[in-house]
Amino acid sequence: MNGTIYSPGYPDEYPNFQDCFWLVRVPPGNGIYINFTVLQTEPIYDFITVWDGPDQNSPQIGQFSGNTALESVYSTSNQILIKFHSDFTTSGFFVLSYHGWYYLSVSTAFVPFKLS
Ligand SMILES: [Ca+2]
Repeated sequence: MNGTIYSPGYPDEYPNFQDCFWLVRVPPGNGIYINFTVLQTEPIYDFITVWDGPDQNSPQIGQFSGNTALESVYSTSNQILIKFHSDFTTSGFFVLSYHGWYYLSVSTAFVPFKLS
């Protein structure tokens, strides 16, 4: 239920012209919490987008760029799609970790219980 996603080529800087996707799935009934432990991309032009569901038609729950550390986001779906885009010049790197959270379907609260 835990994992880490590294920018392409990490710990070297990521290449230009990237469009990378990661689909994170946890068992139904769980949401997903992600947070960046390292976020150092070219501001605005290189960014990470997160959708609360399996594809880009799902609600977008976050877009991250630049060098703001300790950003985090929760999903209510048990799947999230993560996309990383980089443009033609200037790179950087990022590391994000995710874990599944037991989601109480009768309320909007996440139980602060780490499943693994
Ligand atoms: Ca760039």
